[in-house]
Amino acid sequence: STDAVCLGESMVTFLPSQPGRLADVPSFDRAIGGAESNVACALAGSGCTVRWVSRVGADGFGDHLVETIAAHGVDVGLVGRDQVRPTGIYFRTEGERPTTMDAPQGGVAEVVYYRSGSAASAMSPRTVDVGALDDTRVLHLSGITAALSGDCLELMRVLTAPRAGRPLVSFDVNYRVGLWERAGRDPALLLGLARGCDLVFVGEDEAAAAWGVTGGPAAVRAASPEPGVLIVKQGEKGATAFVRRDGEGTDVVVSVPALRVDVVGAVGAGDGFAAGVISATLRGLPVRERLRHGHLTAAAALTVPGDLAEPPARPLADRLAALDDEEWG
Ligand code: KDG
Repeated sequence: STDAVCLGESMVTFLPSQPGRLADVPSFDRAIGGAESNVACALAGSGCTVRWVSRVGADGFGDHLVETIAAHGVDVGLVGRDQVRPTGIYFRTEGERPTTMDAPQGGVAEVVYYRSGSAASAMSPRTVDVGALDDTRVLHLSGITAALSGDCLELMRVLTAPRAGRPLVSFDVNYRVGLWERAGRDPALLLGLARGCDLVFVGEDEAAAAWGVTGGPAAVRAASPEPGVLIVKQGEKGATAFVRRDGEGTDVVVSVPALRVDVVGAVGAGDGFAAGVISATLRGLPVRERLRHGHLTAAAALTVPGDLAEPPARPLADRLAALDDEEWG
C-alpha cells in the first residue's frame, strides 16, 4: 500500500533572474511548480511512500516534470502523457518581500499562466480508478484542480464524494484568483468540496476571498463543520486546528504560532505546511506536533527561491515539534 496519493497539475515554472515588472525581467530560471506535486516531493523527502497522479504533454517540459518529481522519490507510474495537449508552464515575478508564514505567495507578484488547454486540464473522472485508491492512506487534493476545467471539477466531485473504504481525503483550498476569474466559476464551490473532505487546509484570507467567510478561525469552522480536522492558516500568527472529538459534535482547538524565518521565496510554503501535517498525521502524532511539523516544513520551503525544499531531517524536526510552548515560541 502507498502512504499518499497526490493528484493535480504541475507546471514548469520560470522564476525571474531579477526583481521588477514582468515586462522588464530579461531572463528566467527554470524550476518546477504544482501544489500537489510539491506536497508529494516533501512527503517523499520525509520518508513516506507517495504517488503523483497527473497528466503532462508528450514534450520536453513533460519529461522534465516527470523526471524531476521521480528524482524526489515519488512514484510517477500513473502520470498520463497527452499526445496533443502541451504541458502547462508559468512565469512569475518577485513579489514584495513577504513577512508572513504559510502565505501562498507573499506581496504582489505577477503570475502569468500558460496552462489553458494543457494536458492536465484534460483530467476527468476517467483519469483515476477510484477503487484503486483504497490501498492508499491519504489522498491529497487541492482547489486548483477544480478551476482547471469542467472535467477537472467533475473529477474533484467524484474524489470528494462519500464512499465506503475511501482513504483519508486531504484538501488544500489553494485559492488562485487568476484561475477562477478565467474559469468564470464561483470559487464559493470550493467550500462545498472542502465540506466533503476529512482534512482541510484553508488560509483565513482565502476563506474571506473565496467563500466570503470572515470573523476568524471559529467562523471558518462554523461554515465548514464536517471535516474531522480543519486547519485555518493565519500567516505569521500561525495556524489553528479544529479536531472533532470522536462521537461528539465538539472540537479540540489547538493553535500553534509560526516560526520566524528570513523569507527567500514564499511560494510552496503552504504545500510544505500541508506535507508536514500529513506526514505527522500518518505517524499518529498529537495535533500540536502535527501543526509544528507543518510550520517546520513550511519554513524549509520559505528559505529557498523555488517551491521545493528538502524537509528538515526527521530526528531534528521531531525534537523541535516536541518542545515546550515557551521554547517553541
Ligand atoms: O502552491 C504553489 C503553487 O501555487 C505553484 O507551484 C503553482 O500550482 C501552482 C498554481 O497552480 O498556482
